[in-house]
Amino acid sequence: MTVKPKLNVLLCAPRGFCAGVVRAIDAVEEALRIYGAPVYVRHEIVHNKYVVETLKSKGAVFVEELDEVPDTSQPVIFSAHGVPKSIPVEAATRNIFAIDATCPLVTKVHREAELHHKRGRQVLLVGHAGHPEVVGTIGQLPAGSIILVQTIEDIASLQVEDEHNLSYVTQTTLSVDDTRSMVEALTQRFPDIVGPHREDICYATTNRQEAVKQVAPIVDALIVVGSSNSSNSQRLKEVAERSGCKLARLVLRAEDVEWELFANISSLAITAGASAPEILVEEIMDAFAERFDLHVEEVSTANEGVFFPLPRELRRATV
Ligand code: 0CJ
Ligand code: F3S
Repeated sequence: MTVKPKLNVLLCAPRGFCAGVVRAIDAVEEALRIYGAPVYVRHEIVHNKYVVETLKSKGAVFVEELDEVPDTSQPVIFSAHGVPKSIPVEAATRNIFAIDATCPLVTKVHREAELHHKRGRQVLLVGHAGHPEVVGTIGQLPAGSIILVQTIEDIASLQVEDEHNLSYVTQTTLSVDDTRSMVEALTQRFPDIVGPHREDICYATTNRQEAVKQVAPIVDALIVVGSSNSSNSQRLKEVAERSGCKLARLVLRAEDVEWELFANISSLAITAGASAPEILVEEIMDAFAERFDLHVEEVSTANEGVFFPLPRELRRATV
């Protein structure tokens, strides 16, 4: 029998599902239970292929746009990332039974943007172009109202209507450190700019990044369990690299691990993005356990007791 090399595993906590993701997935499950299949979902309910495939196998049908949904009395669920205002309007025009699974912390940003606009302030949005959350937030205000700010370099050349009447909101899944620097740069250039107390980054994003910062400098490698299209998961990999971890990888499933890279490590940290289910963390741990003699320790940097009730349409219908 060959002796397996020893591997110390630091399991980050908190990791994985946040309250908004649990709520969004539960909404699809509950809609399937109450209304039967098919239940339509606009965009991946959360950015994780395993979650999407599992729901598909139960009768969920994923579409990117409402025009792919036939005329139906079955529900159509909007993903956790939020939608532009035009989408519920389009759904109502077509008499579609819409259920909004937008995370309440994204909705909070939508309302902030709306309030700034109502008070006559031009809104800057710190975020990444093309991400569905950013598309949704931009779509809360009339076309052309929001200016997207993607990098700190963008700030010097920003052309605004009135620098004394400005506000900002942010995407919820950004790098805490990058966003702090960007807010500082915005405040330096526009001292009167109005924004949230700190930024709009959510508790789950903040806590998962904090846990990674603690362990990344003391391990040989770090794995983030998550999808490559998941913004918050991508940020965790970035945070690990910036905190001095030489080998950080974003991995969806055990079959995606590049084993040759991990051959000579003696310590490994594992975390998971807010949309990655714990079963995939376990799958990857099991795959490591086949190759290494594991000693596992959990490193906890915060307690999360956050819970969001189901979307209103499902609360009423629950029997
Ligand atoms: O945008 C959100 C409300 C986060 C949803 C959960 O994570 P995920 O991976 O689906 O989405 P991000 O790409 O925004 O991190
Ligand atoms: Fe919401 Fe943050 Fe999760 S915005 S869906 S709690 S990653």
